[in-house]
Amino acid sequence: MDHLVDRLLNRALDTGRGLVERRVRLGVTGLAEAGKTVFITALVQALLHPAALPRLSVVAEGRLRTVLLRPQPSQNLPRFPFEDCVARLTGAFGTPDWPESTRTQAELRLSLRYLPGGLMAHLGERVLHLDLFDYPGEWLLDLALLRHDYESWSAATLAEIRAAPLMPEAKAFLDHLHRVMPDQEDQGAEAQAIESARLFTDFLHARQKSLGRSAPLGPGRFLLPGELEGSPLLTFAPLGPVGGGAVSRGSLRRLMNERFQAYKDQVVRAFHQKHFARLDRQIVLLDLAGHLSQEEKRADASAQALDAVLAALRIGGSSWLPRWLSPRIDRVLFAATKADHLPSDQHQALQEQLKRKLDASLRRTAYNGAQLETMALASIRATQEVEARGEGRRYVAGTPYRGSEPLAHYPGKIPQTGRLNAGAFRVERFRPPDDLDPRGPWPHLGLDRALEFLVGDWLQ
Ligand SMILES: Nc1nc2c(ncn2[C@@H]2O[C@H](COP(=O)(O)OP(=O)(O)OP(=O)(O)O)[C@@H](O)[C@H]2O)c(=O)[nH]1
Ligand SMILES: [Mg+2]
Repeated sequence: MDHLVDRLLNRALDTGRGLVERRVRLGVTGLAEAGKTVFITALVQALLHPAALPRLSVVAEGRLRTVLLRPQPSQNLPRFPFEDCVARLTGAFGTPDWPESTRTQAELRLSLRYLPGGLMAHLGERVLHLDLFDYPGEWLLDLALLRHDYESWSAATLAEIRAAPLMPEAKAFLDHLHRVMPDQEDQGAEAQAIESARLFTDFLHARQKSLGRSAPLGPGRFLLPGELEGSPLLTFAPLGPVGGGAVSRGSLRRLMNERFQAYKDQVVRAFHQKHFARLDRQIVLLDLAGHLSQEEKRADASAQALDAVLAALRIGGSSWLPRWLSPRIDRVLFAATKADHLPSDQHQALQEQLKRKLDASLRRTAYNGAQLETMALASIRATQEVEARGEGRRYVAGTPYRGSEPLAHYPGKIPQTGRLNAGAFRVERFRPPDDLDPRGPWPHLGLDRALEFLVGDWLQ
């Protein structure tokens, strides 16, 4: 019977007859390892097996009829590898494992057939196409470049390099800057630009290695080039201030200046015009628990990511954003992922921490516009909770990623207010559960609440 319904829906969608169709484009982003791929996989699996979404009103009210994966709408974007991710997670290739890290954007379309709620029910069933668009948060951070010209970007970037603890790659790059004569006519400007960019990129990689993959560093494509690997668009680097004399036409500075402008136009503006400005809703994933457990080591990656997202959302009114870039996003969910790394009595504190960071970011960026919400969630719940007798402490238990014996771990306590004591908090990475059914619902924390905020109103 189900097959028949699916076939009929497929046919109706193919011919476009007889059903009211609408589409909503949901952006999923976050810095490296924030949990984007696991989130999308779990979300799609949950919608295909909605029994595990009791707090999504279209499910709770029994109005969701069929959910289907459909051919994606864009011909020029990679498809999100949903089936591969499910296969890995459910152990089709051996021991269940998390999906591989991804380096680029991807898209997937799910079509939901549902009955509208309340008075609209008599209008009959409708279809909502939910287009999921997964992209690296690093590309969003690049929007800040639009505020800069080449000279101001160079000055800011060099100041950052000099302020960071000196590493050999930084020294190699700064030494190289001392050797070049950037303002003079130079036949070898192109080769010098390539060499400068190489040393600058080496530095960015080394810094990322020391801070962790989720450190917000840029320009984003220098670290995650995607299809731009080896492109001339990535052959620029910062230079010191202009010397006393005039800058020649054939100089390294002119060349780098042009490349910087081209990066802004052809990479940053193009990405936002083609993708960001077309989103209706956005979820920003943050591995806040992971960041908190390493706060001593790295810059506050979550805070920088929040600022960048709010800057990206700043609608038309801001003077440095051209009007065509105005996003139409009207709801943004900031979600602290991997909440199953903490016992449930700490989820509230995790969300409070996120909310405090968002409030601080709102003050810094003076943003107001889209409706913003914070939440703590686990796309896939990989741990159980245990309480030590007599201790009153709750632990999370699971199989650690680098081990085979189950373990109960106490991560430390996240305070509701105030700062975390250094070294007082550490999360453990666990394996995915070993009994995920490829054809059934998976355990999660809060996916239904997240979906309700993100698309619940579209399913009314
Ligand atoms: N316990 C638990 N771990 C998770 C969950 N989501 C993600 N993880 C862990 O976080 C890691 C990164 O998750 P991904 O979904 O690959 O993150 P991503 O943002 O797609 O990362 P990149 O593609 O590398 O940028 C996984 O390998 C898991 O170890 C979750 O819901 N629960
Ligand atoms: Mg990924």
